[in-house]
Formats: sequence, C-alpha cells, structure tokens
Amino acid sequence: MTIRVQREEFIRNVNEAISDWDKERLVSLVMEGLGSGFMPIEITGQVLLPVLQKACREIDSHDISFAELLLLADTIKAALDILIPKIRESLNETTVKGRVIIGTVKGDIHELGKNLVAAVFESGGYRVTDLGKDVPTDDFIRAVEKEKADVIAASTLMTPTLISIEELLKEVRARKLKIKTIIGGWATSPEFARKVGADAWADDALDGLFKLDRLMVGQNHD
Ligand code: B12
Repeated sequence: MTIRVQREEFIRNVNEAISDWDKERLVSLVMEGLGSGFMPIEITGQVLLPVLQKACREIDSHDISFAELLLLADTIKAALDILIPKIRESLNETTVKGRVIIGTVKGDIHELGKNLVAAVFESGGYRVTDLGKDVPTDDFIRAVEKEKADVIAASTLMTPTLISIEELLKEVRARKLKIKTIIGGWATSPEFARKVGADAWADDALDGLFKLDRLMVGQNHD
C-alpha cells in the first residue's frame, strides 16, 4: 500500500469512527496511526480539526443538533487526550513558540469552542494553560504571572459576559503586564476587540492560530 493510500484510508477510518461516536475505535485508530508513523500534530491539525470545523459550521446552519455536537466533541476529546500530552512532550524550551493562558471569562460556562482553540494552539506549537470556564479576572492574572505567559486568550459566547472580557483587559493594562491578548467567541467581534483594546480577534480556532503566530512576531490587528 502506498503512503498516500494508507493516509487516505486512515483519514477515512478516523472520520467514520467520529461520525459513529465510537470512542473505542477512534482511540485504537489513533494508537495505530501513531505506531505507523503519523505525527500527533498531523492527526490533530489535518484530521480532527477539519471535522470539528465542519461541525461548527453545521451547528450554525442547524444541519446538526446541539446534542450531536456534544457527542462529537466528546468523541474527539478521547483522541485529544492521547495526542495533546504527546505534542507537549515533543515541545521543548527551544521549539515551543510561546506560552498561552486560555479560559472562558467570568459568568460564562460555554467551553467547547475554547477547548478546541486550546487544542489547536497546542497542536500549533504553543504551551497552553487552560483555566477552564467561568474564570475570574484575578485567576487569569495569577496564571500569567505564574506561567510567565506571552498571551492571554479569552473566550465568551454571551453578550452579558462581554463585560468580563472588558474587565480582564482593563486589569492587564492597569498592571502594565507585558502580554498580548486575543479574544474570540460568538458574542465577540473585531469591532468589540478594537473597542476594548484586545490585540487580536479570531473567528475560529484556525484563524486564532494564524493570528496568534502573527502576534508573536509583533503584528496586531489586520
Ligand atoms: C452548546 C451551547 C451551550 C451548552 C454549552 C456546553 C459546553 N460545555 O460548552 C450549554 C447547554 C451548557 C449552554 C448553556 C447556556 N447557553 Co448556550 N449555546 C450553545 C450553542 C448552541 C453552541 C456553542 C458551541 O459550543 N459551539 C461550537 C463551538 C465549537 O464553537 P464556538 O463556541 O463558536 O467556538 C468557535 C469560535 O467562536 C472561536 N472561539 C471561541 N472562543 C474563542 C476564544 C479565542 C481566544 C479565539 C481565538 C477563538 C474562539 O473558535 C471556536 C472554534 O472554532 C450556542 C449557539 C451558537 N451557535 O454558538 C448557544 C449560546 C452561546 N448560548 C446561549 C445562552 C443564552 C445560554 C444560556 C444562558 C442558556 C440558559 N438560559 O441557561 C446558558 C449559559 C449559562 C452561563 N452562565 O454560561 C446564547 C447566547 C446569547 C447571547 N447573546 O448572549 C447562544 C448564542 C444561543 C442563542 N442563539 O441564544 N449553551
């Protein structure tokens, strides 16, 4: 079997396991893939991520239900639980691109999108500390100091919690922290990001990685 055919078959099988919500098969396929030479970053970036991106579009167009999205995210998480630690191990002080603190801001418990962004940032070569959901401003600030982070990535999907993003960014400025900020999530927009002084805004996880890479070389908004 040529490498290309082997690769296509692997991608097809992984997609099938995900759409069947078959965690066990997915985990064994991922282990097999790793055993036959696939890189963890390849599997997350080129196989898992496109599936999630597609699901994000489908939920917006009501092609899949919310329950289906949760099952899909839960299935993919089983693969990420194996792959992310391996990606982490492969990054050392010289190859890591930067340190990111990520969380969903205070008052908001939506975390699927943020988890996806965290996984993509890890896959893209960043060391990510995920503070979870409903994270108070002080926790972000403490984590930045503890991890000597380069970037805060904050998520919110709700209009009422936009204020928490604003509060977080105000605190970053008040403390004169030398840190870049990137925000995203349903309730946010490029206009809002500019208004509250975030360094970057992204529409989805891949756009987020692209913007993060640009931030690290000193480029802010487009
Ligand atoms: C799933 C969901 C839930 C789940 C969350 C499960 C979980 N564990 O996360 C549950 C059922 C718990 C839930 C609860 C609520 N929800 Co809800 N929920 C949704 C729904 C349907 C999908 C969100 C989602 O997971 N999308 C899939 C992920 C993968 O995509 P994503 O989150 O958009 O993330 C992508 C991008 O936005 C971006 N991104 C996200 N964060 C970040 C961060 C950074 C740094 C970057 C760069 C990028 C980025 O990248 C991601 C991946 O590509 C949305 C509707 C929608 N279309 O978004 C409503 C929605 C967000 N919910 C809403 C509401 C109102 C609520 C509740 C208040 C309902 C209630 N009355 O109890 C509660 C919230 C309570 C609280 N205090 O937080 C509203 C918000 C409306 C508003 N204007 O404020 C929405 C928009 C539904 C609606 N149309 O009314 N919800």
